[in-house]
Amino acid sequence: MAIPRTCIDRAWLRNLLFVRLVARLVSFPAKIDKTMKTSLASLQEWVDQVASHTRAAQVHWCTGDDAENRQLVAQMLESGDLLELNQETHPNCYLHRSDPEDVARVEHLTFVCTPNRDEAGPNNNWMDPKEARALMDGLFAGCMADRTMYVIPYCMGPINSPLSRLGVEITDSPYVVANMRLMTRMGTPALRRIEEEGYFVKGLHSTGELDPDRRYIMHFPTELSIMSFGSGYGGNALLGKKCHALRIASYQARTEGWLAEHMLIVGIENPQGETRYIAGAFPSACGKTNLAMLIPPEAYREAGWKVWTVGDDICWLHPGDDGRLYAVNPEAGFFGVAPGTSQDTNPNALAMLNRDAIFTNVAVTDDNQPWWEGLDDRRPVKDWQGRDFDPKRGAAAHPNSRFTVPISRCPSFSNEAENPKGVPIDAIIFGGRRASLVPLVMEARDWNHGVLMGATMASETTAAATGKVGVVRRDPMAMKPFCGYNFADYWAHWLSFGQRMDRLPKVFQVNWFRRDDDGGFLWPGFTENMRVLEWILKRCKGETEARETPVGRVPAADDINLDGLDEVPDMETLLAVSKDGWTREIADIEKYLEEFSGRLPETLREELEKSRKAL
Ligand code: OXD
Ligand code: MN
Repeated sequence: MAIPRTCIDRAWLRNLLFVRLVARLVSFPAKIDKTMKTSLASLQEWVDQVASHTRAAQVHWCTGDDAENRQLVAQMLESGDLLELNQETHPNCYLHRSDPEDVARVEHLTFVCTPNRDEAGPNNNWMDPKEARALMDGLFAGCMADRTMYVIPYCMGPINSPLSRLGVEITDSPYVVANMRLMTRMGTPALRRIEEEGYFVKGLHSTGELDPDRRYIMHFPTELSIMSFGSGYGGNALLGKKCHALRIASYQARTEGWLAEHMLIVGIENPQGETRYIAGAFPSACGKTNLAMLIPPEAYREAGWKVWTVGDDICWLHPGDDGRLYAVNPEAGFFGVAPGTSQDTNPNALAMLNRDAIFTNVAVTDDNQPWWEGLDDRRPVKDWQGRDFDPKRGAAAHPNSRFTVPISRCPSFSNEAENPKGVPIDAIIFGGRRASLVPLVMEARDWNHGVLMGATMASETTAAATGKVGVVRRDPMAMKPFCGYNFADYWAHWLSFGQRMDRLPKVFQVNWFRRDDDGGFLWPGFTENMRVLEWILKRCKGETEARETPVGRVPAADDINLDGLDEVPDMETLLAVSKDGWTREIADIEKYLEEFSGRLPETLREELEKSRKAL
């Protein structure tokens, strides 16, 4: 009789735990290399203390150079952490198959541990910092007894930019090291800057036993520190990304007077050669990567329009002396969702995925090339778990399967991504997945109304986090899973820019996902979104009119350029603002905002009241 897989897994896990327990009991404290690896005493002390607590078998300080990466890859190929993909079609590309229970962010196990609960707000899971530390210290005790501990110094943002921030991640996962190398400016240059500044975010990570019952992602914003245990998945384990660049950075940004946002940054160059920049917040897996590297429709390309990619996921917005907001992408790579990426939807992404990429949980074809649903009509032979592909078991690639690749590999990469000053932002767009109600595009009355638009946006959930997919939830500024403090204080911080700055971006809400009665999408999306971006930029330059509605300004149906579209979309429906629908929405928003009563900025209430009255 076949032994059920779960039994094998459990027996295997028990054996593993037993071996680790014995290893812990018999192992001596780590042979700590007493040579100083850094001139920064506080960093050296922290590393020594972690090595001793985790009983790391050895400690490796990452330099980030090619030789180190080659050696790590060789080691992971031997251990099975990485599998080689077809090196003729995909040189230097590898596949990682994660534990099937460890494939997405775990929001219910993610905590913000501020000194008091109100500071974290109803938008976060909270734990008392002392309790959280004790819990995590228990989990980390001896957890690296049979492992190498890697020390990864990294810089979020251009290495020479005053807007960048530094961090050090300690991890026992070579997969994390290889991904951090693609996602951040990692290694010796970052260490040198950390030593000069003496100030950095401390991130401690271990995959533990990958046991979902012993998995926590803890943030201590007041101490600029992160502890993550029990997961190897990107958003839980690559601590520079969501943990540092959003949760900790959003907290840091409030005290320092800037914004850390879940936004793409894109440059649009018009036929006259003038480039303007847009930052866009969309919830996870709602097309930020596609929009960030959009190729304009043929008629636009022929006229001379170009799109430049600065970032696809995170944007740090700093006030400039000229009253404008300047954006930097703190990341150096993409950790993009693979399914749905194709020659039609995102040719730039495909072009950059044929070398130097790590794929996680995709399927493979018979000639060992990476494959995912939506890529093309080849049939994969192995699914994401390495089993013979059987469509009865579901998709071949996991719906949240990913690629990691350096941003510089993107054909539309903008050199401005390396500009230490950042790029000036003309428009901010907030977008969600809404089957009904929200028009294709709508402009806020002013900054305060724009903050309300962002604060009350909602979207259907996706596979990027564990939990039910397709449920509409409020996801303010697409930061629901990522804001490191109370949303009410965060909105107040957003509003404060209105008082401090006189050339703020215009704010818009977009919805590419509105459906007709048969469930089909009303708007073609992808490359055609350029048409909406053009209208947005025209509004920024005062070159076109908009129709006032109670909830924002919308274009007239013929203000969006539809030239060259095969099928003319139903613009009346796409731009409709339903009185009944919005009355219900505002009632729902009021209920949602009640969660924050006591701390909710009065301005938001007033803005909502203006819309309600106008309806
Ligand atoms: C991501 C996410 O990985 O938002 O970017 O989940
Ligand atoms: Mn994201």
